[in-house]
Amino acid sequence: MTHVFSRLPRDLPGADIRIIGPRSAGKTAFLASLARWSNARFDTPIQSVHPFDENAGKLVAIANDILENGLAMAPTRADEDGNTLPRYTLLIERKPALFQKRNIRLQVSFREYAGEIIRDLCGGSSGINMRNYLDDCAISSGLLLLIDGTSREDSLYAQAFARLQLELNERFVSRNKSLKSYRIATVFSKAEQAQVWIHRHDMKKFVNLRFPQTKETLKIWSKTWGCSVNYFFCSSFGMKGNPPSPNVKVQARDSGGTYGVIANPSVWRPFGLFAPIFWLHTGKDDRRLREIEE
Ligand SMILES: Nc1nc2c(ncn2[C@@H]2O[C@H](COP(=O)(O)OP(=O)(O)O)[C@@H](O)[C@H]2O)c(=O)[nH]1
Ligand SMILES: [Mg+2]
Repeated sequence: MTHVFSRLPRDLPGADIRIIGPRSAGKTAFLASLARWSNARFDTPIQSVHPFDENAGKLVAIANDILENGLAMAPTRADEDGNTLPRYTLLIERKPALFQKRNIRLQVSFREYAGEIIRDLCGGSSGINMRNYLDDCAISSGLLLLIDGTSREDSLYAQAFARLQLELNERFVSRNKSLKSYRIATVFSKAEQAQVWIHRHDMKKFVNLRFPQTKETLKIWSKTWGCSVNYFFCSSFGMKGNPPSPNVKVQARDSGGTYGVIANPSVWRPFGLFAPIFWLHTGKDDRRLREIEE
């Protein structure tokens, strides 16, 4: 019996993450692909992903019905007041790291904010209740900023995140929450697109070229708080074939980024989704979770 028990996964304390990014950054696709986690490689460090609540079950349904049928996703409703936004909870189990015997299990909840918040942080007024969003954000355990890697709106994001820092600062200080221990994962989505893919091994160069102002804002943020900021690439749709090409039927492009649907659902294999989540939770940058298959 001891033998059996010793193999039970070790539970990490729960995580509660907020995903913030402009409209169409791929936030819903990120969550749906995570929940669906299709065609995993046999040697992936991840053991399993299970929906933990009803909302997460809906994500799987979104993934199945919408992505696999090649339909585009409906935008996240913008009229939400921020209090009633759904929380999606997943149970993620990962295989033992080197020299460890047991799997590790993480129960992680997410809330995805309407993309309108980015413009509102820059002085817009889309009608969302930004105060509610920000109050909710201030109780999260970590922040995942999701940016379409193909977008060209660096200065907008820089401005929005600078304001976000000020707003959260106020709330954290009044709650006596530690600023130092906070982590911000900045994730560039749609990294299967050529203009991001060519930089996949050189994040620094990519950020300096495409998002210098955002980088500067986040540098100031991390200095001011003494907190950690880290950068990641991901793709909810991934690559297909050999030689690999983006598994995406692109429908439109503009300065906001790339819009499209999955090209071949049967070989759908996202990449880069787990690395920011585990980093946000543990502060450890796991190279294996960052690996991009070519
Ligand atoms: N190329 C590409 N397109 C994506 C990816 N993820 C989402 N999209 C597309 O980006 C658009 C917006 O996605 P969605 O998840 O609704 O964005 P949200 O508004 O941030 O929730 C849709 O056209 C998606 O099909 C991805 O990994 N690669
Ligand atoms: Mg959405």
